[in-house]
Amino acid sequence: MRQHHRTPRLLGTLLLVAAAGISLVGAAPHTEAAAPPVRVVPAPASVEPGGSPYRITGDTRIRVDDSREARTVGDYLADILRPSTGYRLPVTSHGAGAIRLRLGGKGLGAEGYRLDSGRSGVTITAGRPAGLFHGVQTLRQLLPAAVEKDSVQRGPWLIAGGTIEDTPRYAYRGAMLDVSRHFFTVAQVKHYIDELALYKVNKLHLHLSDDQGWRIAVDSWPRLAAHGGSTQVGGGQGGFYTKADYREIVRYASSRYLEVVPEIDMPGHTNAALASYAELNCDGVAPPLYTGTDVGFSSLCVNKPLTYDFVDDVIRELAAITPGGYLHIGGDEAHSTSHADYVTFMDKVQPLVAKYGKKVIGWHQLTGATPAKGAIAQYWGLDDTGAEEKAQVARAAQNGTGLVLSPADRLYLDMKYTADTPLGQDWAGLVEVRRAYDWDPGGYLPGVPASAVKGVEAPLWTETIVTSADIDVMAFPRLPGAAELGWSPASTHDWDTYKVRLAAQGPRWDALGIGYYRSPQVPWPAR
Ligand code: TNX
Repeated sequence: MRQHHRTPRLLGTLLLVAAAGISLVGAAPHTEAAAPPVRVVPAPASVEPGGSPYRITGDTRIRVDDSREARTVGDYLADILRPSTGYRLPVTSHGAGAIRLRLGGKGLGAEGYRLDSGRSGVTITAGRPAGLFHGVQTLRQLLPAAVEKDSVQRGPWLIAGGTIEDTPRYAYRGAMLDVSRHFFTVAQVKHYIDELALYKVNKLHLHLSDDQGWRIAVDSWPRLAAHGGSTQVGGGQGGFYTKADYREIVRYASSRYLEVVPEIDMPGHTNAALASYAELNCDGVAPPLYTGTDVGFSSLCVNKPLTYDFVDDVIRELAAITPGGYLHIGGDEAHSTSHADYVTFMDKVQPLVAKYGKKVIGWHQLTGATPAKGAIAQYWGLDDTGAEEKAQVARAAQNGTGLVLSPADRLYLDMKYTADTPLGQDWAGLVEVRRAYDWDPGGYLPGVPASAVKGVEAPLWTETIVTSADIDVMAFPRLPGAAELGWSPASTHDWDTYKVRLAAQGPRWDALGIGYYRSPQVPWPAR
């Protein structure tokens, strides 16, 4: 097969053709209906349209390999297709089936897949179950938007003929939800997970603690959640996850092939903890709970031994309920911690993460201390962050620290799109859809070796975000752009074709009930 990512011009042409909705398949004389266009986000690494489309009918069966994981992905696909098609779509591991999910195939890595579509059926092949799952997301987008509705629609349910071969550019493709500034229930987090899965995002970073709220139960320090979780920005009742709640989030995320990356932000952003235990404060006096939106005023007491007993307990308990490989320790905006204390704190805390079997992630200020071996720094600066600060990050990257890129004036989903955006903040600037998409993670920071970039993440801070509808309108349509930066080869990067593929998502979000910002930069089809 031709590797289109090595021939960018050809791929660009194919995507342009596909993006414009002009079907190469439609020219075949024996096709029964005009073939539908291929408009997939994130752009697949390779798309080769050709041959007749497959049509899902009342007789279609979903044939899966005889493994629990393949069966589960098959059931997930059937659950998506049944309500709108009205078909039975039995999932079977025996006999024939026109939609096939196969484990096998070489060179597809941990998350890649191959999708072959023609008159007689559609086959998704992957080396691992995650690849089958990502292939199913692509399959959804090859069907008409109405497939996403929850009542029976007319069809026809055509899938363009051809072959897609697809593997991700980066292993870390994240989204962060700040559940501290405003609390979000398990159901709300699951809802967001389902949205992230549509775009092949594979990390859910949960910002579990901050000045305004501590959101995870810790048995050895029960007041953290009971008291520290009892309010939020604006003074509402807040909330926290019991360990069972957190396990349920982890389980659900993993059913969508996302790994949860929990964050306990330290040594700053800790007022909720300091308010819960007087003894954690240098002066032994607990401050009141905080419901405003200032940053940088709190700090754990770096020179108290008890501080590290506390951190050890929290990390131990959190690591025990986190199957993923990472634990995020924050480290941003420690404005009321001296630099020397910050370095001391990070020197003492990073080994605790390793002690409980996890790798450290920290906001990029961690590169001002000594990042542990194997640590990842999450860059949240701006395009015009000073050269010194960028150079510090680059030096760490040259010395082996991995980077996840979350430039605030590109990927912060809480930034307003325009001055008129009702929600969000603008301290990093206004971030319209093109700005969020149109940059290259591989070449973003000068002096950073390409191999140091592990991926990208789109954080959503929630000072102004209260409901799931609020999440949706800030995440859509920027989140899919972040997801594409993480997944698609750089050779596919092109705003003019991207915006057409993105526009095709609008009717899908309408069908799914996702309210989004109808940016004038994107040629949305009329409603
Ligand atoms: C900066 S980004 C913060 C957060 C705020 C956010 C609001 C970062 C690591 N720290 O504490 O919520 O700005 O946009």
